[in-house]
Amino acid sequence: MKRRDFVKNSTLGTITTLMGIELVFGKVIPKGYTPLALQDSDPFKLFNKDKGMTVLNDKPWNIEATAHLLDDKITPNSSMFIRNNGLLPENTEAKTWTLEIDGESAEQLKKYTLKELKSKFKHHTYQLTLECGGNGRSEFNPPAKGNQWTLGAVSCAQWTGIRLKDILEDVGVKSDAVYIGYHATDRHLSLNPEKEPISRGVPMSKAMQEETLLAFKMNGEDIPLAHGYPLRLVAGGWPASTSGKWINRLSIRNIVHDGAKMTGSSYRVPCEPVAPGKKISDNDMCIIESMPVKSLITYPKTGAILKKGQVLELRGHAWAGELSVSKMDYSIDFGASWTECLIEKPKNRLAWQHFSVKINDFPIKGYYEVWARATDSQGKSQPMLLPGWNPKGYLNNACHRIAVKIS
Ligand SMILES: Nc1nc2c(c(=O)[nH]1)N[C@H]1C(S)=C(S)[C@@H](COP(=O)(O)O)O[C@H]1N2
Ligand SMILES: [Mo]
Repeated sequence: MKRRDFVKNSTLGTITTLMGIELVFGKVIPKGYTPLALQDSDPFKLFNKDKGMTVLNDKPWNIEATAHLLDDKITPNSSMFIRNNGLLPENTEAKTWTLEIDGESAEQLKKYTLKELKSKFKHHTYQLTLECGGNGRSEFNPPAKGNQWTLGAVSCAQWTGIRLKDILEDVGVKSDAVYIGYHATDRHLSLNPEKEPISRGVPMSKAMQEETLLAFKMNGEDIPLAHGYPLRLVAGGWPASTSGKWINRLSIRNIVHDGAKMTGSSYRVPCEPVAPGKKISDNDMCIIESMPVKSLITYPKTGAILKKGQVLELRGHAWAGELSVSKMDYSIDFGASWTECLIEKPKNRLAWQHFSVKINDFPIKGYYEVWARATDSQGKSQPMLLPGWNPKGYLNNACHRIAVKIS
């Protein structure tokens, strides 16, 4: 859908959210008229994104950051990737928003208004790493279909909300509960209201973690429209597809949730390693849970030029799904030898960690590459070039590399 059509089909509430300012006299705007502030806009303006972001698709919107745009310790909206499977919801009015809880394993059916959720349950704030399962897909060979994410489908923002477990306890969970499935108000590309663009979830053990939130704030403000306003699930450290945006219903399931993109080969990888290009039956594909260890050099930009003798101050972030990062190394000789970097402790569990190092051992003038490699708390390190191939191109956690010229 063209941005203009989106605006045309939006309610006043959504337009107000997009503009970030109250539309005075909005109620009397002629039907179908697009306010000037939103005319001739572009995705960067529409979503308040940095012009340096890359638009991979506009129907649905899929926009990624570059490595150096992710330099902040806490990712601002301006450089947070957008991954949509469908069209933005038509109505995101917070005042009338409700959350329904149902499912075979719910003790009762319950419906909360957003206001009730905010007043009834304690608020918690965590920094949570969200990485799309397909981040890095563009490097796989044979290539996988889907958005060709490079490096920038990852973020770590500060999320505020209520614990999913607090709501589940309030509703009552039967002992046979297995999974929580989310339902949201975004629209299927076909515009068929019977179809959901995505309806995934997490097993009970993840749902009951302290850091698993139903969030209504991101970085201290209302969640931006594209990121799930007014209510989203945030399950840090897991493929970000489990963090449903625009949530209006949660189902407590007595089976592994079977919503859209839970079944078949979606967000699944071969249970056992396979040769590149091999055909795999759905039965041999397993749901991705905790994301693998990974890191990103956010400074300097690839292509940096330094004078001989000048110190290179390298920095970035590292994360490891449910685990933490215990060691960070860099190499200037294509992985032949590695030197340790400083790695900070995470702000809280499931937050990415910051690394830094001063490099001054480039022996002579010339072309170098600086490679970064994180090791998780169980001793597993990132692969140097590519991890095992999988048909959908998920989980590429290869070492990030930047080019450096010493002149
Ligand atoms: N309702 C809904 N939730 C969703 C999606 C979606 O399309 N619809 N995309 C998922 C996927 S695949 C990812 S990677 C993350 C992206 O979150 P972001 O756009 O806030 O960065 O949202 C997830 N939650
Ligand atoms: Mo994703």
